[in-house]
Amino acid sequence: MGTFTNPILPGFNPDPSVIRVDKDYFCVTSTFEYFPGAPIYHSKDLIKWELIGHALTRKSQLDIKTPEPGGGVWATTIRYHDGHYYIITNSFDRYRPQTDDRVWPRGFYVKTANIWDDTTWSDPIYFDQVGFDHDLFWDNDGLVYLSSTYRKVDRSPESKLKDFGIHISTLDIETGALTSTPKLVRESPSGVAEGSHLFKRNGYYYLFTAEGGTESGHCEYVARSKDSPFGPWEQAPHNPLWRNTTDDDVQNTGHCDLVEDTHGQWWALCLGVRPRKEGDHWRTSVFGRESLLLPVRWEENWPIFNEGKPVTLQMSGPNTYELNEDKRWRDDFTSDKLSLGWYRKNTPVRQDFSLKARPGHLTLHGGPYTLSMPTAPTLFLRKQKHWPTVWETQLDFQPKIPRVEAGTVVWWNYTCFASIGVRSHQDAGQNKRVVRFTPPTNTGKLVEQDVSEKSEIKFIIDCTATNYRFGFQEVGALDGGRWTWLGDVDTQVLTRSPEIGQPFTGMMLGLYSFGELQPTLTPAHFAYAEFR
Ligand code: 6LW
Repeated sequence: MGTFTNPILPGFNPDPSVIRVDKDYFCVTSTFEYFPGAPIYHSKDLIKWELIGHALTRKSQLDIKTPEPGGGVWATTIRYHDGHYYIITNSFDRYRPQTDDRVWPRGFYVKTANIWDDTTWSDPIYFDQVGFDHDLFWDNDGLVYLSSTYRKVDRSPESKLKDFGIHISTLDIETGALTSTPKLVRESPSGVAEGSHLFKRNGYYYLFTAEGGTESGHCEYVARSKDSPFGPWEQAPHNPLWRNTTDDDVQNTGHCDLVEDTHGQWWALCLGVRPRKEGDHWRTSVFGRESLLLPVRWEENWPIFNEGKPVTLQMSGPNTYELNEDKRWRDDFTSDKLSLGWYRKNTPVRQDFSLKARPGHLTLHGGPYTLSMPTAPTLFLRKQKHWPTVWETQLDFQPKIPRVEAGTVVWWNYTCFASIGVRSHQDAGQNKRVVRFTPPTNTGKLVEQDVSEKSEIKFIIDCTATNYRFGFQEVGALDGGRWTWLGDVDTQVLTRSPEIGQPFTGMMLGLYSFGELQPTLTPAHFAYAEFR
């Protein structure tokens, strides 16, 4: 027995799906409106995970245009069969009116024989089952089952709209064609059954479902069947399998996937949030939904999750250990390829950056879309995984016209972010540079301070458990590297729900350049970015 610390995938990483192939574990999480989609993490022991690539790296696989916050790629499932890895998902453009059958996205899967090489993932194979949270299951007889979540559309006057339920069909894995009509196999008393995964073990089929919605009612159920994935299903007597409450350090847990380790021990990965207690209320977690690990054992052919106890930040389990990882991270932009872990909002539509324009720099050519527009901005984001942390970058930006800007941002979504950047004003025919702090919309005033005409600017964002503070300094200034602080924002203000869309993602920090309905024309050169 050892102890380990949750989350094992800190930062915005919901809906974990996991497999083991020989001695290697692979996990995929949801990316929503960000690109590339479907990050793949690798581990040898389920504790230490490393991002090795993404399944959705091309426009032909994923074309996210103007999504609402929380749109784009929802829960992915990863599976391995006969030498191939499969990742199945869907991408939402507009998902609000769930009563409307026209908004359902088209599901698809991609496959590869070489999970280590991003470029080998196939183009999408689309299938004809609506919904989200898709899962693939290969039965021993070769039949492939597809399970998905959706709600029936019933426009009859007497209809009370049916709940989100799990629907299962069979499909031809080569073409994506369905070979049976989807059958509803699970409706939850809570109104929502989703995030299904099918397994077979010891002569039983198991259907795992996330129920109660992804917030405080979230929990995990299991049912089993001797006959077939179409049922009949018998619900476990000990459902829900465990429950975290609004008194726990970890909350909203559920949406599991299971894996058997190399020692024969079973584990589940689930999502959860870690809000912060202040007096008698909880401060929303900046990290959004993260991935956690919990042990599973079998008793009379039923899975027992963590002995039925809540998932915690400190856990114990066989062959586990405390990971002492360096939490610092830095990119000097010295490689000719963008390093892993940078995300764009939406699928980028044109080449608006370069790592070669000025060697050792990320150069952005800002387009005419500001950060508050649903279209793809020139914006490069990293997930915030820890606090306290300090984010720092250094920028060389010499704008020649007003209404263009480059800088750094704390990003929740396009309706909620705060930034600090360089702009220029025309003052009596003179080009005057300023640093501007922009608080989230409708929460405070812009703050500006003059800077000299040519200097490079260092920006810093001090991230604590309760607040983000925005500062800068001019490189080479005579004050010897003193930070000037222009503003700060409470984490509660930055984690507010988007006015449209869903609060499914987590905080990111980023580099940007934009013009207000006009391109910047001058490049923004970033020398480095770091968390420390
Ligand atoms: C996920 C679904 C859910 O696909 O949240 O509320 C979605 N339910 O299970 C996004 O993670």
